Amino acid sequence: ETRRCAMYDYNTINVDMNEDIAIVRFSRPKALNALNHEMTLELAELFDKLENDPVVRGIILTGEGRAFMAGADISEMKERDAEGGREFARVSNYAFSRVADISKPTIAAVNGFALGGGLELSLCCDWRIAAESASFAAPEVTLGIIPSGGGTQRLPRLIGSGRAKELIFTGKRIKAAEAERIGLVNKVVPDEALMDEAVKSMREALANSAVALRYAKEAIDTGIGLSLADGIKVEINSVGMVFGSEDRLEGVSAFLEKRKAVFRDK
Ligand code: CO8
Repeated sequence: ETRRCAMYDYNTINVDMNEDIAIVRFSRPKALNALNHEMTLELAELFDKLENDPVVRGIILTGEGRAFMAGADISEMKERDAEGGREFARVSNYAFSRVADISKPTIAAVNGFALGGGLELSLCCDWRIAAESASFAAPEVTLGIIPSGGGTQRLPRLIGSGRAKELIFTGKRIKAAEAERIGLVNKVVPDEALMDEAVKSMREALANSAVALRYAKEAIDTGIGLSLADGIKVEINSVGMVFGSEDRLEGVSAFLEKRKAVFRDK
């Protein structure tokens, strides 16, 4: 069962709770959830709070209406000069990094347009599940700008530089099936099945030790920017940390005693 969470009261974002999963819904449907300055600040604050909310163990991001997010709000772009543009990218990246760096698992449930900043925000999630009718693009060059929410860095890391350059240089829109083919999304499901599938996928992860999930995420995200040798060192240290956890003792004991593990997140 999913309930609106009154604790998180924002103008541009709604939060529902499905037990221990927070469902973050972008909510400026008349503007196809375009990310304006207010939403950027609310997003950063929300993710700081979600990081520290002990009830929340996993987070699903989605959009209300026809879009996941149709990019940054273009109406706020006209008056910016070079300094203004730099400030825009700095604040955008600050907010997006709060999403990317949260220690809990995140899934983007892409329900419609994921364009520009919307595509970039989906890249800040651990993985992406798309509705059949979802579409993706990095149309910034058509506006004379370039991705400003980490897209020039995260997209090539995820799908390779050739595919990322094709999307970023052409600005073309691709459908969910094509996004799945090039590894941009993990799975495509019928529109009406999207949230159930995202919750199911998250629950599969959350059945496991939260400590293990946290260290696995940190090792992957830290290591991806390092050489393989340095990444392996990160992994070795992370393994040391999880071996010190109560969850590891419980998980290993439960297997040896042929019972189901009860993890306590310690
Ligand atoms: N900004 C502001 N308003 C928007 C945006 C947007 N990005 N996208 C849609 N809207 C508004 C429209 O202006 C329209 O408003 P109104 O009803 O008042 O005229 C309303 O949403 C509905 O849109 P349409 O009538 O255009 O609906 P269509 O179904 O005809 O078209 C599209 C849907 C194809 C999604 C179309 O709206 C479109 O092309 N939108 C712009 C998409 C785009 O170029 N996005 C990229 C923006 S640049 C960007 O994201 C830079 C990266 C920044 C990253 C950092 C994070 C901040």
